[in-house]
Amino acid sequence: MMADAVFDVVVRRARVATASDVFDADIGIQGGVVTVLGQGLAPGRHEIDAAGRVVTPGGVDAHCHLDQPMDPPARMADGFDSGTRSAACGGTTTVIPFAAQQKGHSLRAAVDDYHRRADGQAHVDYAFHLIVSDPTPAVLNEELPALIAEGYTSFKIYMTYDDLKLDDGQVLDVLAVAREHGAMAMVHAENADAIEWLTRRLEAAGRTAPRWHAHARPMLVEREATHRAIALSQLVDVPILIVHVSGREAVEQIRWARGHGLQVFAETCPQYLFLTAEDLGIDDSYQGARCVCSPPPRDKGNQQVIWDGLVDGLFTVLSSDHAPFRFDAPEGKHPGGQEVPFRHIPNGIPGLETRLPLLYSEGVLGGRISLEKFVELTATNPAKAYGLHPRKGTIAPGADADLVIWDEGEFVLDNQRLHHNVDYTPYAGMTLRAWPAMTLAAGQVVWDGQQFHPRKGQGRFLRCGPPTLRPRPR
Ligand code: DUC
Ligand code: ZN
Ligand code: ZN
Repeated sequence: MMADAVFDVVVRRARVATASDVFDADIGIQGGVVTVLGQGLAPGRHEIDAAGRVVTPGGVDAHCHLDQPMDPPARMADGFDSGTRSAACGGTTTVIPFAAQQKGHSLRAAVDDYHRRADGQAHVDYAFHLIVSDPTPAVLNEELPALIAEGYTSFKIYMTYDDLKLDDGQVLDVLAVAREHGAMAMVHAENADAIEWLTRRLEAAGRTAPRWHAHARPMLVEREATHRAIALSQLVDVPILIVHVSGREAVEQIRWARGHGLQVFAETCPQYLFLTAEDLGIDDSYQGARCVCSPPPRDKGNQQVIWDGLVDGLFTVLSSDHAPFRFDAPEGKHPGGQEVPFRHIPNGIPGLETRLPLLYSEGVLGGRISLEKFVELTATNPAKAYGLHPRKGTIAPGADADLVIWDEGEFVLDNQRLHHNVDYTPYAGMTLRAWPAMTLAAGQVVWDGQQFHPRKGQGRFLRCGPPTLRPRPR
C-alpha cells in the first residue's frame, strides 16, 4: 500500500496491443476503469509490473452456451459460475451466451429465466443474445422490439435443429425486425431437411458411430444454407452475421456477398482451425463423441481456408461456441449412460478458456496474424458487433479495465489445467506457446497465472447498444 497512491492499480511497462496499434505504456486504473495511458504514471495502491509483456484487452466471447435449458437427459456442464471462471482463466472477461426461447413460450420468459440462472453467479461481465425459435406476431411486434430497446440487441436464428429452426418465411420476419430496430441477426446456417435425409440414410446403413455425424452435415448443407441466409438478408436489406463458418464453400458464399456490397459479417471458431473430421473418429470408436459439434470440423484444406479468412479480413470475429457437455456422463456425451447413435449425441465442445491461447499461440506466435488482428478478432470486433464498444474490447481511457497480461512459453495442454466443469478438452496434447500470466476484470486480478481469484456475483449484466461494426466490402 502506498500513501501517495493516485490510482487504484497501475500496470507498468506494458506492451499495450489494441486493434489499431501496439505501444509501450503504463496503464492507470481507477474505479475499475482505465483512466490514463502514459509513461511514468504516479503510484497505484496496487502496482503490477508487466515488464514489457504484451497486454491485450480482455477477450469478448460473443458466442458461448452456458446453462442453456436442454431436453433431458442432456444438461450443460457449465453455468455462469464455472463458465465465467474458465473464461477468466483463459483471458476472456466478457461473455455473451444465449437466452433461448422455447417454442410455445414467450421470449420474455426466456430472458427472465436466464437472468435467474446468471444472477449472483458470474465472475466476469456478461450480456445476452436472444434465440428466437417461435416468431409469433406477439414476439415480432411487441417482445422483440421491447427487448432490443432494453439492451438485448442481437439474436440468433437457426436454420436447423427441430426445436429451434425457422422456415424461410419466419427468417424473413425476424430479419425485418432486425432491420427496423437496428439489431444484429446471427444465423446458424445448415440445411435441416438435407441433414435429416442424410441422417436417415446413414442410420439405415448402420452408420451411427460418432464419425458419421460429419457425413450427415457435409460442407454442402452449410454452403446451401449460407447462400440462402445471404439471399434472405439481401431481400430484407439488413446486415447479418453468419456464425461458426467451417470451411471453403461457406467462405466462398460470404466472399461473393461482400463482393456484391452486402453487409455479411462472419464468425469462425478454434475448432475449424485446429480440429478435423478425423477427430470424430477414423473407426467406429465412441471416443470421437467428444468432438461432435455442428457444423463439424472439416479437413486440413478447409482449416487453411479459415486461416486465410482470418488474415484477409473475411472473418469479423473469432468465438468459442463453447457448448459444454461432459464425455463420461449420462447428461453429456453418453445420454442415459449409453453409447448412442450420433443423432442423439449432444452437439458441442468446450472452448471458452482455450480460445485466446490457441489463437495467440498459433496465430500471433506462429506468424500468421498480427497482434492487432488478434485483438480485433477476439475483443474489439465482437464488442462492436454487439454494441459493447468502446466500454469493452479496447484499452483506452474510459474503457473497463479488463486486461490480459501474456506469458509466452511452450507447454503441453491437458484438461487438468482448465477451469471449466467439462471432463475433457478437444485440444489435449497440443503444444501451446502462450497463456495469460494475469487477467484483470474491472481492475481486479481474477487470474494470476497460477490461481483463480473468485469474484462471484461481481460480473455485471451488460445492456448492449446498437452494433457499430463498419462493413468491409471485398
Ligand atoms: N452447435 C451449435 O450450433 N450450437 C451449440 C453447439 C454446436 O455444436
Ligand atoms: Zn449454432
Ligand atoms: Zn452455438
